[in-house]
Amino acid sequence: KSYRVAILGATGAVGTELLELLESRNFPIADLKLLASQRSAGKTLKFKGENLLIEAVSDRSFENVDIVLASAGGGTSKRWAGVAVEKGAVVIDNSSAFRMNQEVPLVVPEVNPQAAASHKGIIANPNCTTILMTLAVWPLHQVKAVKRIVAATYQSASGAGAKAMEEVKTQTSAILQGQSPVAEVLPYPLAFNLFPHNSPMTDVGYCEEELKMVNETRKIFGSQEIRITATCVRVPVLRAHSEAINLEFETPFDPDEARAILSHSPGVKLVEDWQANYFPMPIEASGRDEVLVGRIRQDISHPCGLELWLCGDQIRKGAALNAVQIAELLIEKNWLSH
Ligand code: A2P
Ligand code: 11C
Repeated sequence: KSYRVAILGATGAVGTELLELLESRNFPIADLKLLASQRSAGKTLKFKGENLLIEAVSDRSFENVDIVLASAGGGTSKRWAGVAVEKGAVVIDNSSAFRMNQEVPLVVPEVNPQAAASHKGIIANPNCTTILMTLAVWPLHQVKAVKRIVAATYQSASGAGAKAMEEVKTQTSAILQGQSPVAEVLPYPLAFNLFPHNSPMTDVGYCEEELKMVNETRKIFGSQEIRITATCVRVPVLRAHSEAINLEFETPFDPDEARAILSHSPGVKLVEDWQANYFPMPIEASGRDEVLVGRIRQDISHPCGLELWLCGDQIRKGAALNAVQIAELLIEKNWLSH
């Protein structure tokens, strides 16, 4: 059996990766619609050697569609998800619009696949930093419950979209030519710089990105008890995010045991050569499906603490791949209807 699929936001950083993944994973497609804004209408994108026309999204776009993969921002998802569901499609939404809605499952297939079963037409794809962190922490949490997570992120330009990636390249070459960098997409120059994450600030002193790591992880783990804090930072890397994670358990967690667990965990690849001081790097995580995890070590400041470091492709497992895996899960389990 094959399915009628629409990509909403097909021209974006995540949208183009969705297209590539549907092709490379040989997703069972009967028909593929590419949807974006009016700006892109009439342009084409290649899929399996064919040029497919991009349509400006409208009410009619979702007729005869089984699965919508949406990655065009929260406002666009809010505008169109209901329309698509009404017409019978399942929407796998990459934006933050529905993630904390109690009716909407928030799914990382390696962590909480069963949550997808109860969807009512919309399934939310978590924030990229959350997805990457849950892949490394969940397998450990299965063995010993995590009490507290302290995360620091080093987030690439891709998280702010294709235009932000271009902006960093332009800024880099401007600086190398002795010119001043121009920041139009991101709030400040990112080339040869970094800054606290550019998502809106909240009144508790955390930016929205940081609170997403807190709230989404609790929802995915099905545990409101875990205490989580995060500091999110944008760094001049193109497309993979890195995270330093400190975990606190009830009792000590032997780093060798954690290493053994993570070396067999789905979606995770252990990368550690202590002699060579070689550990996960964003440049090596880019373009890969797995989250690279390493530097697993005892926290010397706390007997029940464990430190680890990870890098994962923000566009791939952090967004597009996770969404495609959710679609594959729905097909495999026969959970498409609502
Ligand atoms: P477009 O290229 O036509 O503007 P990114 O996250 O890389 O910035 O990509 C955002 C994606 O969302 C693009 O495909 C963009 O299409 C799409 N998009 C943005 N605004 C809208 C909108 N109002 N309606 C439909 N698609 C939109
Ligand atoms: C970033 N995580 O790296 C963001 C991008 O809620 O889906 C995606 C924001 C979101 O800036």
